[in-house]
Amino acid sequence: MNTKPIVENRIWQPDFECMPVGQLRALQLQRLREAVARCSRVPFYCEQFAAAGITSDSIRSLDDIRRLPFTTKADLRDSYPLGFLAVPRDCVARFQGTSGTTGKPTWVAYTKGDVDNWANMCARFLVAGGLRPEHTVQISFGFGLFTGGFGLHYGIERVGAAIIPLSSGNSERQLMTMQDLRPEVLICTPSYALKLMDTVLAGGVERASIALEHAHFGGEPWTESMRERIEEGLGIRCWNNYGLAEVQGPGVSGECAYRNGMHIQEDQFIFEVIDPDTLEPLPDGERGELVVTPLCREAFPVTRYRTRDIGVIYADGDCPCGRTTRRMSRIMGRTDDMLIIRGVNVFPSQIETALMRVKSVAPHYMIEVTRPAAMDEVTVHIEMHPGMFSDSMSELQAVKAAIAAAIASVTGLHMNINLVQPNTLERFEGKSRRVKDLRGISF
Ligand code: DLL
Repeated sequence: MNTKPIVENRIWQPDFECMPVGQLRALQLQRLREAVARCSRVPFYCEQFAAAGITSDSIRSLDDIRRLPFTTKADLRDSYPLGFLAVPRDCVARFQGTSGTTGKPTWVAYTKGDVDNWANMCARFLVAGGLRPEHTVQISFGFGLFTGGFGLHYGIERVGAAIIPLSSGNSERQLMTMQDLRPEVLICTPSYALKLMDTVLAGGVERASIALEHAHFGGEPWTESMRERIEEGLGIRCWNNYGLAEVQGPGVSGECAYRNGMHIQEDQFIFEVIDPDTLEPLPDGERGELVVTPLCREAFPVTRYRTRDIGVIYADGDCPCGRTTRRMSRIMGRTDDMLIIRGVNVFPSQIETALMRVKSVAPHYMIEVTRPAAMDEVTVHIEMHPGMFSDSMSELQAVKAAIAAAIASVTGLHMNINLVQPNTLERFEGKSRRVKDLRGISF
């Protein structure tokens, strides 16, 4: 455990973040009961609660959380678009979204109170990682359905720092803005920071001309060695934060000044770790699938959301920062086949959905993910139908363009397309392995 802070140790909401553990558990129990009451307005839970005799009064201890049903992405999809909405439509203040497993997004909704709460959750990890009101922050996350842009925006605003809502992409503009407005803090995915760093190191930009001191990274897996590379390369401090749209977005957990793992915002979320095969709970210190129950969400409550993210909740005692909340590891993998490409969640099934829209394409494909420079690249190798493989370059180009457009319309990402002759891709007898992830980052 690190015993020295890397930046000054500050705490945004000490009443909650440093609450004595007994009091924190009592608050969680009270909030869990309230969450159950809100969930009972959602048809998916209503029936299951009735069958299992679950009411908010029947939740007597935190262990009773195990009586509540798990919720999966498939459950949300089956209630598309807004079957989990627990408030009247006119109480919704915001919709955000994340990738669904097919062509449609998973929608999530927030009341005004949810948005307000979310801002504090983001303010907590930002302040823990050195954000001060006098800073200027460049947000290089997309502002749109992705929760990263708006979530961080409101958190920074809450702290009182200045925001440059630049959004993602266009590295030249990113670096120019860093030079001209001299933000001290950068918010983006770690892979995008690597890309920007490579330009700086290649001499494209004088390091002295930018004022960066800190960066807050999330939205995709990264490693300690990536942290070292970026910290050394740019001479900054980098912090990790975690979240997912289905339970809020960013602000679910984040690192403090001591960097002993990510503190879970336990007054707002109950975390469990389960064995993904047996669904049995695992003790702190054991690696398994993270399951999250948000306690305060009004518009879109869920119970025991199966994140599919693999991690560990540490069992090594209190962090010297003074927070009493448990801490979690980096995300170490996933239990499903979701890929995160340049911060965007992509399911192979989405690519398949897109391919099936294009005639002349056979149902045989292989998705190859690489990171040639700092950024992820995806190449989709696709077999053509027998007889459709044309010698005409322009015809092939047109098919490729149609496939790339179909994939972009479903995933929002540009992917390279490689058309191959019929019967040349590997066939599988058991489970197909259609993804080759050659990035060597996390899992
Ligand atoms: O990525 C929320 C977020 C935005 C978190 C910005 C942090 C910063 P989704 O689009 O729903 O939400 O994707 C959630 O991204 O289940 C993880 O697999 C992955 N993920 C998020 N943060 C981290 C992280 C946002 N720090 C999915 N490390 C999650 C590793 C992360 N994976």
